[in-house]
Amino acid sequence: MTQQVFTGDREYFPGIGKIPYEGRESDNPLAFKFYEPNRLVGDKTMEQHLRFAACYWHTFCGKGGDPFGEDSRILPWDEPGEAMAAARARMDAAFEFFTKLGVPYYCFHDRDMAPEGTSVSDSERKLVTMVELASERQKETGMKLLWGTANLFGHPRYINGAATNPDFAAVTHAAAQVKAALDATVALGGENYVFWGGREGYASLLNTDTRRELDHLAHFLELSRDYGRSIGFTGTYLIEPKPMEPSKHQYDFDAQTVIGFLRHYGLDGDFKLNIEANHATLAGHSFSHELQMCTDAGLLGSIDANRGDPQNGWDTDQFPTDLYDAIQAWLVVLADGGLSSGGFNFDAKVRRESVDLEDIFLGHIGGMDTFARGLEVAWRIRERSGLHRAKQQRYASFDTGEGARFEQAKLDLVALRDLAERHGEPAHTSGKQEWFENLINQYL
Ligand code: XLS
Ligand code: NI
Ligand code: NI
Repeated sequence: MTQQVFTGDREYFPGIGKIPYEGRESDNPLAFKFYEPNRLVGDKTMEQHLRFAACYWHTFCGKGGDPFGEDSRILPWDEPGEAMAAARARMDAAFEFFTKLGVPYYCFHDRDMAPEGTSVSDSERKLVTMVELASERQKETGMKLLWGTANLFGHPRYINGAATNPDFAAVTHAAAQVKAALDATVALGGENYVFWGGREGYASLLNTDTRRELDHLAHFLELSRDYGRSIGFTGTYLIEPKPMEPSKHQYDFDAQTVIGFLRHYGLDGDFKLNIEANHATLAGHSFSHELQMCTDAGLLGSIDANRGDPQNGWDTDQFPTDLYDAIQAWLVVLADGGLSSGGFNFDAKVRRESVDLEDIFLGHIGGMDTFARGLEVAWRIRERSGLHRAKQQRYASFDTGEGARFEQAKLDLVALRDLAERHGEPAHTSGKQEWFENLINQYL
């Protein structure tokens, strides 16, 4: 008996069934080589560790256009005609894809799911209609919502920002959108709600009052949090840092900037961070650095899994295939006890040149295999290698004696000075970076 894998009237990916796990010896490009949902890694299955999500925007709305060229991909669910009919077709295609791929979660922006209306209330109605359909589809397929968000960057009313717009009228529209997107997220049982501030930044300091804009942003987030809680949202609010693009300078530049902002405005009890790999590299950091800054602060929420291109200075949003990067990310996440209510969302798109519909399956399969394999390798490194102990050993001088008293804040600067004189020059100790790096390769 074949499993029913689409819920609408039409099958959008004929010839592609449920993606099976076939192991690394398989030559079938439409099969997982490493992601085996029920395989135990430690005390949890791969599915429970990874909590994969597919995104609505790149995969079902993106058609391969770039600033120099027209759309390159024909999406069979994107037939010309009435916008709500197109939205329904897109949703059918999306749920067929999610089910065939076997991801348990998805993520969406309000405008991915339903078109903008002619007024605030018309936009709200359209979104509610689509959310009702999504809710049915979730019941039929078992799909769950990892997070919802509002697109506060696409419409021209946000050219000068959304919550940080110098015009109060634009701020009220941003609020209307966030309110409706929170309603939608709650109706769909979303586990998180994301704020990505694409236009929350500036192009020129000469015309910008940054202090006022930051105060407005914090207040906007407070109001959004309070509204969400008032309608029963118990999940986590997430801020997604990105240094630039589309703004020249974005306020949520990187993890440490956002952590400082959340603490300054007292928002760190409700908000955590959604770390995107390509945004990390745009900020001049590594993916694992950004994750580490979050876990140090106890504020890692979720992950947008993708990668950039070292030769391109923008958000290319490619599917992640770099195993070394995935292992290092997992080492940080596992040390933090795993992702609790977060997941790995593929905020990634196939290339403009990848015009076959099956390419979107191939991209996701590759990304899922990369993080599944990364998980297994990182788990082995933690269980069997001396990495953790060797790292701790570098700090052994703080474990006992005067070093421990320093950590307990029992020594003043003069006492430190006297110890320096008594001890003489510190030993010349190797950082052993090569040893650490070789160890990762050994467990690959
Ligand atoms: C854009 C961001 C965006 C967020 C959701 O660069 O990654 O897609 O994830 O608004
Ligand atoms: Ni991005
Ligand atoms: Ni993202």
